[in-house]
Amino acid sequence: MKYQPAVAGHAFNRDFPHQLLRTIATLTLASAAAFLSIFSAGHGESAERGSVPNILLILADDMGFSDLGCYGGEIETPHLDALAAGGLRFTQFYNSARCCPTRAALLTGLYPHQAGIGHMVGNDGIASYQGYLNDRCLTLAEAVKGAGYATLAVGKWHVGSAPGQWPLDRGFDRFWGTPTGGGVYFKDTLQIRKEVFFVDGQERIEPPDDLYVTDTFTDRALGFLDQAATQGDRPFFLYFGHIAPHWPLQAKPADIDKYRGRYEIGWDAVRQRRLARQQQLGIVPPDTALSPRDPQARAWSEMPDESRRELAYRMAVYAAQIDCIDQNVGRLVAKLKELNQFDNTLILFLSDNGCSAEGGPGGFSRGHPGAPIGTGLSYASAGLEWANACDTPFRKYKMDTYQGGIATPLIAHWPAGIAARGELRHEPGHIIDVMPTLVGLAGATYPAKFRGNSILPPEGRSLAPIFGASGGPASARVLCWEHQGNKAIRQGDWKAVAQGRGAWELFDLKTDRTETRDIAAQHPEKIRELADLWQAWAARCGVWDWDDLQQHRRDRTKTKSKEKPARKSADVDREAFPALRSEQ
Ligand SMILES: [Ca+2]
Repeated sequence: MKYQPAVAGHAFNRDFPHQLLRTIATLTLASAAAFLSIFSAGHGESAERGSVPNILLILADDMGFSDLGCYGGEIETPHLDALAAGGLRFTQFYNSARCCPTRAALLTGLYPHQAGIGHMVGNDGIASYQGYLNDRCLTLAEAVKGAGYATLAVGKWHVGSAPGQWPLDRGFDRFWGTPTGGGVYFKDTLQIRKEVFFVDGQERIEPPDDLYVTDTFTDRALGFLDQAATQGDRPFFLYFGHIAPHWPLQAKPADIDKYRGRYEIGWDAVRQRRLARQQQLGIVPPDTALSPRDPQARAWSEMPDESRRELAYRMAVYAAQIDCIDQNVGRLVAKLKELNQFDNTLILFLSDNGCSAEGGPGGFSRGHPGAPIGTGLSYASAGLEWANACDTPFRKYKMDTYQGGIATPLIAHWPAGIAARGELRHEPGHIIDVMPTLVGLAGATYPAKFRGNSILPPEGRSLAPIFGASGGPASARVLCWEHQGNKAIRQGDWKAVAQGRGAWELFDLKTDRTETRDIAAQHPEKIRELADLWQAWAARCGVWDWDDLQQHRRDRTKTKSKEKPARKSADVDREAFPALRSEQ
């Protein structure tokens, strides 16, 4: 357990107050005054709607970097594109590579391991791998609730599925969705994913017969917003965790029909067109090289006709899933306008990790025999080749720490607070930045102690100054990643990546955003420096060496099997359905 930290003396981020001061110092005088008044207004007081923004945080699941129209994609996303046109797009924003760690970091402003979710939601009996949010972190809901916000959540939680670990246990007033990892769109699919369940608040419920999660979550969110509007002047924070477009490929026929046949141009053409559009939009520099097609992917021109039709159809269903997210963003926007809250709502939209290549080339196909792909009894994925296209122009996928795993779109829209319209922000940012951003804008406090427990200081920095104006060249800010042994560190434009037991590679993102030229051999001192920084971060955050963690799990399984020789029914389900073992 190479990176196991000395527990004594948590390495608090003592920079936080200084960061805030720097933040304020970089604002223009007028905006600084506004920012300060917002920041100080709500300390220890109940905020009133209008003096601070409402907050709508929307998280897509497994959506690729280039899927949205405003990030170069051909999928029809007019409502999200309109938010981008009326606000900001970040071009170098990062998540934590996978569902659970990203949710942990987004919701707490800490790195995932610090919040107790170093991997997924299994409990390894280790503080940094306990599999649910711990008592050393504060959630966004707990933070803004203290400033008088109504705290609402719908969708996928996936940071603790046992009772006592759900949204209402972590600061939310209302929740409708699943505490689990999702992987279900229609009610029929619960016959396949028996471990998935839905709750309303703290009560397990039967979802409606006409369940289609993207629509149903929105129905519930609209109801929450209507109720919040009738209950005084409290601002709201709504966290919307989509299940879409995560596998399985399941969409409504009308949405699929829009894309039927459209992808018969193939993944190579889609990649080229998306990059060209990204260059035109300024999402990437004009000289950006397309990363090579994944070596496991064949050229589209080599695929037999029959395969092409089926593969194009898979991508059509995936596109339909994203189209449906966009339609429902439109419903949320319409509701905010109806409630006269649109101008003063900060909307943030992003994805929890890069596109999924699970199922490998061609994707997987499971579910009930004969069930057509796209329907509730089918269970299929789009496959590696399309994931390669959806992450254009980057390499790799969900779970990886190359750009294709950790780069996400981020749209920020807030007419009353962000003057920019349709601008880009190229500063590197990370989901850990959302906590200090919202704490500042909501006039909330970030306490040293919460419910009697010492809380780790936030790791991120507020995005508020960047909302105001682009800050110029990238600072030497250091960001780190670890997910099941995949490592990365970014310092300014340097990025070092090591996959599994592989050696560190080094990239200069200023000239090589797509990580196509490893320059580690030319810069041995920089690699040593970055590797040392990463090791210190890993030790500080409770990251375990992946091999050691695997051994620890095997040892625990042996001990448990001696104690409990009989298999639980859930284990039998997993054996019958091995693709689901990875917990998504
Ligand atoms: Ca995900």
